[in-house]
Amino acid sequence: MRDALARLGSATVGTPGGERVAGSIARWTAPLRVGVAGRPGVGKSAVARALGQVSGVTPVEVHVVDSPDIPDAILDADLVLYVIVRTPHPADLEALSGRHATDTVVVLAKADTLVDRDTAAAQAQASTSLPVVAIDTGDEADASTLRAVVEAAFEGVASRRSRALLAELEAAGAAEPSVCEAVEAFLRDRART
Ligand SMILES: Nc1nc2c(ncn2[C@@H]2O[C@H](COP(=O)(O)OP(=O)(O)OP(=O)(O)O)[C@@H](O)[C@H]2O)c(=O)[nH]1
Ligand SMILES: [Mg+2]
Repeated sequence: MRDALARLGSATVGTPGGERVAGSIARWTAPLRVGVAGRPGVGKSAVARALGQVSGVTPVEVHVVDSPDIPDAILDADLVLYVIVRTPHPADLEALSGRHATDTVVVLAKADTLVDRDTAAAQAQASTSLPVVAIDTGDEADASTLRAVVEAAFEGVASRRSRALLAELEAAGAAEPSVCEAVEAFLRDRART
């Protein structure tokens, strides 16, 4: 897809619809962003460290929610890992309301301090309606489970990005005669590879 997109970019550059096509390509090409968010002291930095480097992702961003000193961050990363401890706090439920499983995973941190991590995870899942993964950041097996969850979530994010790109290019091709032919060639190219 990358090569076909590069050909589309060169074929349309400088034409009236070229900038629109270039914008769509840039959005598809931009590295995925992962954000770790949560209330002060819940273990965000430890979770980010346990996650380590995720391939194809810009460095993990850390955002504080519900801090008396800092305005709440806008959680606009492609994937948000929202860290809680024990049970979701009202501020967590507020931050999570309206979020979807497609771009949000709740991380139940400090799992080593919970008497029954499975029950706590199930309760957090029920109250947030989001997927929950429990983690003790000092435990390598937990860290690797978290990485697997993040990788699976990224596959979903990447495929939604690709669908958005195709829809944008189809719309650009339909609206802009100057790029129509190149977009059609790209869509044919892509179907073949
Ligand atoms: N028992 C236990 N403690 C943890 C775990 N993860 C983090 N902690 C401890 O919790 C405290 C806060 O962890 P941080 O990662 O600094 O939390 P944070 O959310 O980044 O904190 P702020 O940046 O101050 O908002 C530290 O003392 C950590 O050592 C865990 O899995 N288990
Ligand atoms: Mg921190």
